[in-house]
Amino acid sequence: MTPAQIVVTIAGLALSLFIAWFFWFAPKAKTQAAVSASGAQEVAVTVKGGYTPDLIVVKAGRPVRLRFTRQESSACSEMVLFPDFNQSAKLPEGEEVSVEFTPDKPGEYGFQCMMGMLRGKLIVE
Ligand SMILES: [Cu+2]
Repeated sequence: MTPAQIVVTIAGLALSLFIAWFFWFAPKAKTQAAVSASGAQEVAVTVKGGYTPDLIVVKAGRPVRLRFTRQESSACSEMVLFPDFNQSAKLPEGEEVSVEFTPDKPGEYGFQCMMGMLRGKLIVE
């Protein structure tokens, strides 16, 4: 290899390492649910190639209302599932759909699309 090829190879490696770190290890932003007038902890979640936000922090023992709006037509995200709470919802494109439940115990609970390709996490404190 010429020195130029070595430099390009090393730069390429460094870039792929950075991308891997960014997707798997970079700290993600947490979103704290806001308490609405009804007393429910509400968060609006956009569904588009993933869930935004995908890390939602709520308090235990209070109703949670997650308002999902799906902004894509990909079949992958047409359902959202909360297996730990026995909740699921169909998400028609462009419509707001609320999922409501009350988490009793602190912990981390995942939510996902049907095939588990899109994932988010509810952190109950
Ligand atoms: Cu999916």
